[in-house]
Amino acid sequence: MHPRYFEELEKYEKLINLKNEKADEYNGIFTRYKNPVLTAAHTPLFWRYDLDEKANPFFMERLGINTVFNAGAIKLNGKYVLMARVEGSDRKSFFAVAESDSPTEGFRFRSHPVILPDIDENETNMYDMRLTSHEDGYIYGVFCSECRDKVVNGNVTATAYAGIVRTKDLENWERLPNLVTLRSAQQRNVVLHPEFVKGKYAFYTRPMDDFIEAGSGAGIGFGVCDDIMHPVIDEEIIINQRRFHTINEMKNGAGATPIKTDKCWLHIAHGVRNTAAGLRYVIYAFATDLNNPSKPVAAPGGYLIAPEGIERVGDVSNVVFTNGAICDDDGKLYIYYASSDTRMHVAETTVDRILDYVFNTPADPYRSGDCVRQRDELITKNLKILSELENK
Ligand code: M1P
Repeated sequence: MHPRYFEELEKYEKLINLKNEKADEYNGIFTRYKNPVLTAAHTPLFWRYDLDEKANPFFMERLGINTVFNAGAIKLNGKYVLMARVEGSDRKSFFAVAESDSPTEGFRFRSHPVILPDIDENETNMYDMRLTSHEDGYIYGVFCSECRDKVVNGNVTATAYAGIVRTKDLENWERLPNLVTLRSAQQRNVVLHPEFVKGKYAFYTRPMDDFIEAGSGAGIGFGVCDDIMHPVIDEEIIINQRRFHTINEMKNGAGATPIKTDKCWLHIAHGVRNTAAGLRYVIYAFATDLNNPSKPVAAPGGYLIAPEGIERVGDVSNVVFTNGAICDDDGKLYIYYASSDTRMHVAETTVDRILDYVFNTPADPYRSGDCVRQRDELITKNLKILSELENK
């Protein structure tokens, strides 16, 4: 074995075993952890280097990894499991399972990445899997299947579909046909609801006119299908609209698989706005009715998590994006999120706290004048409290 292997292995083990601690910040809603939970450097050396000294005398990376991000999440057999989007230096993404006994550190990839059944030779890229533990007994993975389309003016165009796989152990995968949405040309950020809705499989969708632009796609959609083996949605209703001059003016997409609480279905989604420096992605939350998950019941104004510090920088800067969260038995909630399409982080809160946030944070009044009045009311109320405190 090349001697450099052992040096690199030591660095790798040190990284995997690095203790994580809470960041020194406070907003009462959630706390970030300091270190990313997954990066390109967390991928095993034997995924990147050829360890055969004869074939690789300089101990070079033969198949580089660019980034590890946008992971689905699930707790399975006591382990915290992330289904990461791993992007090779060739720009192609694939999926890989990393797991840990701890929600915030120690994530180690399984020996092999996930190899899914191939159903379409035009499928060029796949990414952003949401894992749903469905009441039918399967774990479903819904992801973006990007297909090479046609050549228009010398450029190859792509179409985004929602690919569907299912498993019971995250090892053996059955591939189902892609989701068909009769009213929408393309789909990304599709999430399967964990329970049947009136006996049907229910999906959150994100209709788009073309590969990049949402176009007339008005936000987060909802639709049901009778048969998961032939998944067709005839009708999508928009349950959370994109809105002018908000955090989701440009795009609005589902994120983590919704979490069932005593009060509502909790959704942790992403919104996109445009800026002179490009698109800015933030994470936000809303709630829908327990008996009717397509009916919004609470929508706090503004974002929950926005890119901060190092999170702002990466392959696609100024992005935070989530497609996985784990609600633990003790009521803690771990939101796994990627920054700038480059690395994975975790933020911790509790279900009680996030429900308080979702139901008691004022909604966005949509106009500056109303927003400043909303803030002024808070200030007036607080100044009264502070003056009473002083006079005690
Ligand atoms: O680059 C930011 C994100 O862009 C896409 O998300 P959306 O369809 O909402 O624009 C996805 O490709 C996502 O993977 C990526 O993080």
